[in-house]
Amino acid sequence: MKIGLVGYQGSGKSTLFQWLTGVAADLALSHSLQSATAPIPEQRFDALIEIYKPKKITYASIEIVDTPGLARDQQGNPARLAQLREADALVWVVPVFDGSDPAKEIGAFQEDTILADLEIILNRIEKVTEQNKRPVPKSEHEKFEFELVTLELLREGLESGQPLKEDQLTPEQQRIVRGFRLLSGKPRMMIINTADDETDLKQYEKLAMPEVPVIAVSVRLEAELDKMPPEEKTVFLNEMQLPSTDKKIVIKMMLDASGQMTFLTAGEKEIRTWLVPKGGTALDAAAAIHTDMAKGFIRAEVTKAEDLIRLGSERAVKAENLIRREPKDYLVQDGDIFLFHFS
Ligand SMILES: Nc1nc2c(ncn2[C@@H]2O[C@H](COP(=O)(O)OP(=O)(O)OP(=O)(O)O)[C@@H](O)[C@H]2O)c(=O)[nH]1
Ligand SMILES: [Mg+2]
Repeated sequence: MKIGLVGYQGSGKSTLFQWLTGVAADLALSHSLQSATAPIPEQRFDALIEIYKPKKITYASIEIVDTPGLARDQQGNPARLAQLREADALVWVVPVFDGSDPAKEIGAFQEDTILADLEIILNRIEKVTEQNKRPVPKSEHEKFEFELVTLELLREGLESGQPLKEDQLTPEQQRIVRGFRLLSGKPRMMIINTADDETDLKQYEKLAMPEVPVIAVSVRLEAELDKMPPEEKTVFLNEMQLPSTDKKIVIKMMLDASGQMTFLTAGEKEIRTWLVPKGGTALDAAAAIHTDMAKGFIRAEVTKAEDLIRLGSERAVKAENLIRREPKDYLVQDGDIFLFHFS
């Protein structure tokens, strides 16, 4: 799961990257992408460690990618944004400090994303039109025609400033569109980066569009606070009367915005979280662990972490008949601990 940090120059992306991953962005690489991982917090681990005393604990993680800042004059931005095609989701960093103009920046970003996508679509239209002129079998022509119709729809959407949503396309069209990895089609969230001495963070969250998940954070302050011992941090925040944001909340929001969720496996050898798409099935969960588990899937045994923690042992959970057998198409729920039977 790759999550790209995007925004204009100096918006605080590299500071955010450092806060979330603990890795300082290398200035020498500031013109290219840099990535590091952040573990996804799992509050149930403490209780599960008590129960299993596992040899190993492994967190599922997200990969966070720091990217070069976009230019405020918008020159060259489509090429910079093209580097983010591989990202599964975008975290858009908008500054509200040092006289920034967030409303203008939000509008400019929409434009830049649309231009970057339009460039891809127009190039593809040109290429397919060219191919379609060649003498090829009728079935090939039909394929090209179908793609061109889809491309024109996308172009109209982008040119009108209203990029098409997936559900406005047929499944076959969606398949074509996915191949382009358009920026306007990626899941998005916004982090509003406030000044170090800002006391009312929430007021800025109104800046985001209604469909974009948003959180306001004083990123530089948090990155600095992170270097302090916890007691010192508490004293400092009290003295300065400043709010602070838990990093865990931000990472969870990023995971959620990216359309993924976690499930658990637990035993004496290891307790571990894994990623699966929201709405994923037991079969998807098995595949996340190993393709063989999915191929030879027989059934899943599912325990709710909450039941296990409340009752204190697997034996007690079994005695209460709370371990369920589930088939391939069972939908993964938050807090599910899986054990797979496979051949
Ligand atoms: N006041 C204030 N300054 C910040 C904050 N976050 C970052 N800065 C400052 O803004 C400047 C740019 O921060 P970076 O994190 O390097 O920004 P960036 O988005 O990575 O910049 P580019 O990579 O050049 O696009 C630095 O001087 C930071 O100290 C913040 O929350 N408040
Ligand atoms: Mg940077």
